[in-house]
Amino acid sequence: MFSFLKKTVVNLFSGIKSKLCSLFSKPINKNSLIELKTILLEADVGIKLANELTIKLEQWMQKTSNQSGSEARTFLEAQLLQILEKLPKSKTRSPEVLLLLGINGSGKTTTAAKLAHRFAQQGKQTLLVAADTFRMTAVEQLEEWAKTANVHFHRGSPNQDPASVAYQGCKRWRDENFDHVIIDTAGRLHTQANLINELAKIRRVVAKNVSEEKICSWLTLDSMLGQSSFAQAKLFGEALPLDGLLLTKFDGTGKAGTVFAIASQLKLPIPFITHGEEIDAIKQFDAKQYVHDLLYE
Ligand SMILES: Nc1nc2c(ncn2[C@@H]2O[C@H](COP(=O)(O)OP(=O)(O)O)[C@@H](O)[C@H]2O)c(=O)[nH]1
Ligand SMILES: [Mg+2]
Repeated sequence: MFSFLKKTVVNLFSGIKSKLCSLFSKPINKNSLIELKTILLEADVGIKLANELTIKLEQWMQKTSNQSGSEARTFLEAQLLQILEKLPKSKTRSPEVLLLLGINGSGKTTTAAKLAHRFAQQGKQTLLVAADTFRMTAVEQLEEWAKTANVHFHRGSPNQDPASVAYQGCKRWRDENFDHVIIDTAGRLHTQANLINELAKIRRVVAKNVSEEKICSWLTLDSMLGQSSFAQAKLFGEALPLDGLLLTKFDGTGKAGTVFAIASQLKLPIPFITHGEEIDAIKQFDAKQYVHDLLYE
């Protein structure tokens, strides 16, 4: 168990962690500041934040005349934590009715399965719903995952209105007493406007039959895309209220800094991050743990 956890942590941060550990293993000076900025930029923290953090560390060095690597690391830890602690808390990590949104390839379907599996392991009855009815392969992919996760599955007929499939899913959730229903949606339609309209309609139809506090819309963002995910979040956020971000593909990306950039710009909760293609490659996002794992062996 311990070795599995260790492996996960190493995978999450690959290059950046070893660079930071090496940087802080010795006394720091002006050159260390340049090195720190380079590491932060490589990790996709973004230019603004990389500058801010480096300047703060420089001011701290001047004010305290401190060159201790380990104390500099403690200072940086506090700064990074401060950024993440500005994130709002997720209203829940186990929504009863969950809409999963995101562009194609961002990891919606895989993450839907991971969450279903997670809920099932907690003894909760879960229904996976394929609302991407225009792509048969998308429906089949989710059905396969439902088998792997050993959870129930609902599909509509080909080309059925996705909002009506979502409605049926919610009806089954209520009538058959499921604890959770997870609705996998389309990531691309012929036009952006179509997609936005469709997602907004799904949310409206669901909200007609389910009270607001039971519904969550979570957006999957591919962490490998770094900064370009902001535009996606904005696009989806215009369609419907977003309740959280699921950051995917944290294994081997080296883009661990995206989380800080997102926290300082998007102000949305991050309930989970995912780190692999296996069904259990998902973990709760915990700010303190994340910063600690990033900076310490
Ligand atoms: N390495 C890695 N691959 C992932 C992760 N999540 C999803 N994928 C892969 O990303 C690709 C797209 O995922 P999919 O769930 O189909 O995305 P969707 O189009 O948004 O539904 C698939 O090949 C998945 O196996 C992850 O956390 N790590
Ligand atoms: Mg999909």
